[in-house]
Amino acid sequence: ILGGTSAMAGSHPWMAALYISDEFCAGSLVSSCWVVSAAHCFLRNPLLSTVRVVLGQHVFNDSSSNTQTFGIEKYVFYDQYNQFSPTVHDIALVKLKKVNGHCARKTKFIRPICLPDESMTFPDYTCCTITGWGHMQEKGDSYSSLREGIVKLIPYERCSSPEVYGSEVREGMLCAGSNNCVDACQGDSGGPLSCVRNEASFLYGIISWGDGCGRTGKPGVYTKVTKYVTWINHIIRNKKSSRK
Ligand code: 4AZ
Repeated sequence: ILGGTSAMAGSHPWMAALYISDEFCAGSLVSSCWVVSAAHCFLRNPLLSTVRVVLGQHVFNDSSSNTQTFGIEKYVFYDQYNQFSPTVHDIALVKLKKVNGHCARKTKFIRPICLPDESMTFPDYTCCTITGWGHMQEKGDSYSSLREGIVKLIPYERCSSPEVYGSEVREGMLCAGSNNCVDACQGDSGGPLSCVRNEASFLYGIISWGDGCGRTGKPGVYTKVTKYVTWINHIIRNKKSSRK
């Protein structure tokens, strides 16, 4: 995260750290066994055995008495995800492998974020929060302890105008940025853009892509979760269709 500030330990208890082979991404815990992240983090089809998910983490690559670590059972791409257009439908679901019969245990430091329903909208210019362990500058080279920053939702028409991203921005994406340089950057991918309603945080976007980090006129682009929430609920609940 560029700009922004250091998060307080436990203030974003749904944050998941995903160590994927040699890569790093973030994700959001949405139920005890499921994390939502970005599909492009799994672009190279990593072996399941090379993926570790750490919940309750504050400092990058650090486990503590507050962390819970999991291997994964599977990851699921959206059906229409095409690895040749990795920014489109950039969402993946990651199923944690149970340890002694259960996945995440709720603590002061670990709990899921609310999923929106498909009709939920936040108005343009709403202030929402991004969090992550990613680079603090576009040319950064190290990960940080957890940071947070506030960005405003940007009108779709503006983000998809030729001066910003033109047709690279599609229906299932949303843009958010700030005048004072708060933005996501490398290593923040897959993590949440969360917006608050009725004192609850909702997973409204997934950190996906952008032209550099914090560049003037080039906001961050996020997967629009409401567009995928029917699919998420279908996979997570795994009811009807696959049960005999
Ligand atoms: C990345 O490389 C990345 N400024 C994520 C978000 C943004 C840029 C790069 C948005 O993971």
